[in-house]
Amino acid sequence: MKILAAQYLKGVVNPENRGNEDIPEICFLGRSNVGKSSMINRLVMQKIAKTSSTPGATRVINLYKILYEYKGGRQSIIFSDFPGFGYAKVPREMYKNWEHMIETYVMDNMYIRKLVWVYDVRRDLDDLDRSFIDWLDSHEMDFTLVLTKVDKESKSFVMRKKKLFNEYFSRERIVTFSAKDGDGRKELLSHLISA
Ligand SMILES: Nc1nc2c(ncn2[C@@H]2O[C@H](COP(=O)(O)OP(=O)(O)OP(=O)(O)O)[C@@H](O)[C@H]2O)c(=O)[nH]1
Ligand SMILES: [Mg+2]
Repeated sequence: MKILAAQYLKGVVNPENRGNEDIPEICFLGRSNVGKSSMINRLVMQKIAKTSSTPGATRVINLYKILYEYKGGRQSIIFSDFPGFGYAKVPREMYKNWEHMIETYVMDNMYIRKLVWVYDVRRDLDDLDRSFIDWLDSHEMDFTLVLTKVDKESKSFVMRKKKLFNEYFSRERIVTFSAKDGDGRKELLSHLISA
């Protein structure tokens, strides 16, 4: 598995703007500032997605087209970088707007192959996360949970957290990751691309 090229396609708010590119898509979703854009950059080893230490940097769904080599052939995939939810003391209304945007985008998009739920390993599930889980459940959507920023914690903390989440999400795949040092990159890439 080798990334050959990665390029920004466009920013969209609904699936009609996506165009008919007949390419499978992987969506990166999660709380604001959790490291979704940084994850995409690390995966493709290129700074294509805009990152920021100010939460709420990503306002639209940004699409990136990735060309890669797999089993001797060349293939393409789209990584979509979603605006984060739940930054600062955002009123619940904002979550509703966000939910509406992802709902329309995700529901009407037949190219989506996988949802990646990006989660800060240091956090514990709160009400907003539970609303998100309910939303995923109600639409019977499978996801891969990526516990990120693992460089900020000890190995034993990360292992404990992974075990805990494994008990909670027994059906879902859980991967640990660090955009800073590349931990988990190979595992995540091959999981996303081979599926
Ligand atoms: N140490 C460390 N910092 C990280 C990691 N991933 C992201 N960051 C930092 O976290 C901040 C937010 O990263 P982004 O990638 O912009 O987060 P985002 O989820 O795209 O944020 P929004 O678009 O605002 O929702 C930046 O300051 C990153 O440098 C990581 O794995 N380790
Ligand atoms: Mg972002």
